[in-house]
Amino acid sequence: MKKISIMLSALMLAVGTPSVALAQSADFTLDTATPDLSENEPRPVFPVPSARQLKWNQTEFYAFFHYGMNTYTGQEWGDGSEDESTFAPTAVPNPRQWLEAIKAGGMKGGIAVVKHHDGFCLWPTKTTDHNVTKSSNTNAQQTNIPRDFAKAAQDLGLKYGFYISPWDRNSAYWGKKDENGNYTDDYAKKVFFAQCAEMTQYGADQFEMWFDGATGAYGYYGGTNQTRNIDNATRYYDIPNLRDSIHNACPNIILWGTGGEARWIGNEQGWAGETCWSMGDGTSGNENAWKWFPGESDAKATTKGWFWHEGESCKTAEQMFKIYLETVGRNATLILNFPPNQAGLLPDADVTNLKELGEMLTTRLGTDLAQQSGVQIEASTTRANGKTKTYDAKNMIDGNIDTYWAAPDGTTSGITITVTLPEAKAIRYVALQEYIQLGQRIKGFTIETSTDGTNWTKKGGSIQTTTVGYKRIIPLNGNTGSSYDAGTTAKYVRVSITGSRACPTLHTLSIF
Ligand code: FUL
Repeated sequence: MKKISIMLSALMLAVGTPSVALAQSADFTLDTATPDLSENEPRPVFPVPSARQLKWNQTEFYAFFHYGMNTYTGQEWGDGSEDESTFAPTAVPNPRQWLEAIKAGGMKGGIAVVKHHDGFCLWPTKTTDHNVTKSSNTNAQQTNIPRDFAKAAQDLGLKYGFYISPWDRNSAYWGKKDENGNYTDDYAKKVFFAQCAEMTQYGADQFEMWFDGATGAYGYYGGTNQTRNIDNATRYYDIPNLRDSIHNACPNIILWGTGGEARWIGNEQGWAGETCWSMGDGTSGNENAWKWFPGESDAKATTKGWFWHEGESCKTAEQMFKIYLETVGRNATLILNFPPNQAGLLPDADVTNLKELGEMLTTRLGTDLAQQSGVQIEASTTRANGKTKTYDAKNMIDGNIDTYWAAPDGTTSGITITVTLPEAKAIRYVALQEYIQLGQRIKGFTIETSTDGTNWTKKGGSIQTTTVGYKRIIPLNGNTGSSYDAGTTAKYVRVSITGSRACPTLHTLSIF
C-alpha cells in the first residue's frame, strides 16, 4: 500500500509550533492507496486501528500482577527510601505459577509490574543499584521477574508485557532541574529509556507496555527527601521518540497511558460505558474524536489494593464474570489484577476462583450456537459481491474473523439480520463484532427473539444497545449481575441495526 508521510515540519515552522509536534510528524500519514474497486469493499470510516492496536484488542482479557517492594512493606506506594533487603521473598518468585492460574481463568495474557513508583527494580538492571541483586535475601538475588515471566508466557502460549513506572521516587534524577529551573533529561536518558530498552531484550513479542500517568509527589529522590513534580509527561519522557524506539524493538507493543495507544476507561471498578467508542476518552469515548484510542479497564480482583496485603480476599468468579461482561462485553479490554504474596506466589484462594471463572466462561460463552450445523442466517440487505470477496450474512457465522457481512453504501438503518436455529433452545447472550479494520460504525441496534418467527420480544432490558465495536455482549435478561438464569427459549434471533456512521459491517454474530 502506498503511503505518503506528511512532513509537518515546514508547515509547523511557518506557524511556530513547538518541537514536540515536530517530533510526532512521522505519525501522520495519508493513505493514498487507490481502493481495489473490483472487490466492492466499503470505504473505511476514520479513524481506524493500526495493525498493532487490532492485535492488542484481540487479547481481550489479561492479568495484571502487582508484586515488588510494597509486597513486603504493606504499602501501595512506597516513597523510594526502602532498603533493598526489605525485599525478602520467602521463596524464589514463580511467575509460571501466576500465569498458569490466569490461563485457567480464561485470560490470554498478563502484564507484570517490574518497577513501581518506589523505583525498586525486579531484575538485575544496569540503571540503578536499587534492585533485587542488592538485597541480602538469597531468593531476592535469584529473582528476575521479566526473564522468568517472559519465558513462562512463551511456554504457555500467553501474551505478555511489563509495567515500568515512569515516576521513580528513588532516583536522584527524577524531576531534577538545572540551575536555570529547567528539567534535565538525565532521568529519561540515563534511567527510563535504558530500563525500557532492557525490558525489550526480554522478548520482541510483547503486546503492551504500561506507563501510568503519575506526575510526582514527595519522594526519597537520591536522599534529598523532597517534593518533586513534572509539568508535561509526554515531553519529559520524550514519548514520541521512546514510542518509536520501543516499536522498533517490539513491533506489537501498545504503549498504554502515557504513550497513548490505548486509553484508561476512566475508573478502576471494572466497567466501561454501555456506549463505548474506540475513539475519544473516558468510559464512553467519543464518536467524533479523530484518533483511534481503544479503552482498557484496569480492575482489582482482591479487596485491599493493587499489591498483596495480609487478610485480603479475592472476588468470586461470579463477581469477576460481571466485570467481564461490563468491560470485554462493552468494547473494552480487561486487565484484572492478581497480587502475588510474600512467597512470590498467587494465593490458593485466587487460584481456586480463577479456575472457577475459567469454567464459567467456557460454560456460558464457550459454545456459539450460531456456529453449529443447521443454522440459517439472513440479512434484509447485503452488499454486492466483489471479484473474490462476498459480504454475505453467512460470513457472520463462519468462525472466520477475516470475512464479514456488510450493507450497501448509504444503508445505515432499517436493517434486520435473522438467525434461525435448527430447534428452539434456552439462550442467554448475543454477541456482535464489527469489522473494525474499516472503523467503528454502528450506533444503534436492537435484539429480539421469537419461537415462531412471527411474534417477537425485545431483549436486553434497559441496556443501551448503541455501540458495538470490537465486541459487544448483551445478556438477554438485561442484567450483567445475574445474567446466567434459566435463559429465554428461542428458535429465532433478530438483530436490527437502527443507526450507523456508514454502511455497517459485522464479522461475527454469536448466540450463547
Ligand atoms: C496507578 C498506580 O498509581 C497504582 O499504584 C497502580 O499501579 C495502578 C494500576 O496504576 O496509576
